[in-house]
Amino acid sequence: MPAHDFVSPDSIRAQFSAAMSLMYKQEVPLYGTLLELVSEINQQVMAEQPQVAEALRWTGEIERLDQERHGAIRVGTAAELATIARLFAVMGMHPVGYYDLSSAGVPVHSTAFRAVHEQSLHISPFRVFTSLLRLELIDNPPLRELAQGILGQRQIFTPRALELIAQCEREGGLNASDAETFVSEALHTFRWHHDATVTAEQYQQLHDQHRLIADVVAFKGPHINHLTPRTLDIDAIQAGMPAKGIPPKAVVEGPPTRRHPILLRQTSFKALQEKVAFSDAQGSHTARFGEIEQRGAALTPKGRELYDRLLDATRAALGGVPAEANAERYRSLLEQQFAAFPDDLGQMREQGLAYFRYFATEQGLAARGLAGRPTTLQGLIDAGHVHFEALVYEDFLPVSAAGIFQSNLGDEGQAEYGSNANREAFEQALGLEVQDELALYAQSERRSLQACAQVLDLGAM
Ligand code: OOG
Ligand code: NI
Repeated sequence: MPAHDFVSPDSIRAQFSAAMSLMYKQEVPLYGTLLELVSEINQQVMAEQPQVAEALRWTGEIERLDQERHGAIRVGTAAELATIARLFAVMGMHPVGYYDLSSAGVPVHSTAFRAVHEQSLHISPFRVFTSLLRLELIDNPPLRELAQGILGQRQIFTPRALELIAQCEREGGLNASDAETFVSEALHTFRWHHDATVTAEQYQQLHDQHRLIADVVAFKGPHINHLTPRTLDIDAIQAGMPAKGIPPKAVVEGPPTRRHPILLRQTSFKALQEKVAFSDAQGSHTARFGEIEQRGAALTPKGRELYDRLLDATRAALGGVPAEANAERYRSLLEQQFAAFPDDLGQMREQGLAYFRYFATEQGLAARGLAGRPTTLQGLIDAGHVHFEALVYEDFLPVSAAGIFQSNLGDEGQAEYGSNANREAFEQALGLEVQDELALYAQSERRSLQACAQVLDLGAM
């Protein structure tokens, strides 16, 4: 098969993301309602705030917005994680970042599989937050053994999906018809299975240890537990959810409302109760939920440090976990603290708080070859020869992720695992190193500067 017959991994990912959305709409009808709400609000924001639409046009995000979503799965073993990594690689998705959630009482560690180059992200920004269960943190040897035994017997991939992954690795790609088969075979891994693999009593034992353990161990596969569209105004979504019959979690995770959003703000609604058939009885299980997010600027290490500091200070001032009863106070403390984070792109750039993308303007192009034109980046910006926009954050936030996990796992039986970050163990299970998201943003920023320098006939900027 000549290489030019291969479908690009970006296109396979776009197909897979669309197929996943369709499947989830059928499985969780409320997700469809949420998509409608998000689309209404996004239209409204673009109509009422032309500067937001303008910024999205510069970066090209306007073209990806309607298809933009992330999902989340939880796998049970190192072997499952390693094969998931190979499956995602077929679609050009690579592990980026390491998230330790054990310190927040969730016995998992995680990465995000996503495209890494801005051109690929433009075609499909689909990401999957993927968590590996850490049975080693569970201080209950018989239960640990039970869980290991059950997980060791399941196969979460179809035989055809495994063949196509191997074929893609061997030959360097998939043709259109194989890619189509791959998408439908891969989808099976993420489906909801009504039949559990355990007895009602085993389920109860796993559940009593931690609801998450039951969710990972008791089923045939790592069902997708949410699919999250991207909104341009999460406050409007949070306010609009109840009228659509969707009760949101108490607080929006992440930074406060800003003119220029940073990182990631997220809200979610409670898990569905779903009927399941245990091997010996009927029962129910809650795991799947809905989530919405608003994305903003990717922060540099300096910006991220400021973000973490202000968020910690907010939580310390609150003196507890944000919940229904203190939601309003949390919101106002968050706003007070974040007054220290400049809400102006120029200042954020000058202070080195965020990553940016640079674009040569018409004016800049027209000035090529003119004597005395500016040649420094700041000079070009001041003269209107170069325009900049913030680079969008493509990743996740550990404190937010913990809040999302918790709001959906219920507050009962919050476990304590201490802090057990172990990136090496995670990478060993994965069979790969996770990429550093900060390096990816820096590369993307650098490429945009180089492109500017080239079209403006300048040396390095
Ligand atoms: C993942 C929760 C984290 C996010 O958006 O931060 C997450 C899970 O519940 O499996 O999806
Ligand atoms: Ni999520």
